[in-house]
Amino acid sequence: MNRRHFLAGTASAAALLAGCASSGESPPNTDDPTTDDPSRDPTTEPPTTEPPTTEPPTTEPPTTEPPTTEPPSDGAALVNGSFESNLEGWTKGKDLPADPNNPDQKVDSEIKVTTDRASEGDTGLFGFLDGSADDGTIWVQQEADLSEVSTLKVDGYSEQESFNTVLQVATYAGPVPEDGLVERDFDRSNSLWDHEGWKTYEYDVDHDGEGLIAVGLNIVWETNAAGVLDNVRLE
Ligand SMILES: [Ca+2]
Repeated sequence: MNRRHFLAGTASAAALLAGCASSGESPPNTDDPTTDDPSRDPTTEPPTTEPPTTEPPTTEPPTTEPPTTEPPSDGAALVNGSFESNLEGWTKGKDLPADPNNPDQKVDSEIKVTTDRASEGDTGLFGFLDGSADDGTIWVQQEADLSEVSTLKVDGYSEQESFNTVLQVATYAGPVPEDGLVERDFDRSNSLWDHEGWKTYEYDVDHDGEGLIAVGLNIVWETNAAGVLDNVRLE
């Protein structure tokens, strides 16, 4: 009885020893594959360092926006050229003859803004002249930089078209006269009554640098006459 138990005991012990031995043999076979990978990785990494160098160019586009602020510098900007702010920026002027019926006085005239008519906005420049002496000029003027200016434009309104030259558009664009403007300084080549309604008159501007702009009316007929001007601009 005692010997069987011993053999049984040694058999089970041998089985345990055999189990331990078999489980300890397998680990060495898994080491080989892992040693190949480390040698491949270093050669494949360099290409990944190039992409970052292409990012900086994306910061340049914003520098193309400033040029949009340059257009306003073209030509000279007249102050209140459309008379929407009363006569702000303008100074009244007149060169009138003596009134034949009252030699001690000049002929009657008036120049002011009006909301009765306008070619642009709500307000225009109204002018009235008593033509008793067949003569007389009234205007508004303002100084402006004419360096980049080649054209003076002004809109004129006439109630009727007439073959007779009664009222003329009077304009000036040139150097600032030391003694101020007089009738003969003005371009009076256009009759305001050469049409009915609104019309744009254009004049060449040859002067460069600081100068004077003036627009108004000149009467050459023995009658009373009125007209409206608006939207004076320099181009
Ligand atoms: Ca106007």
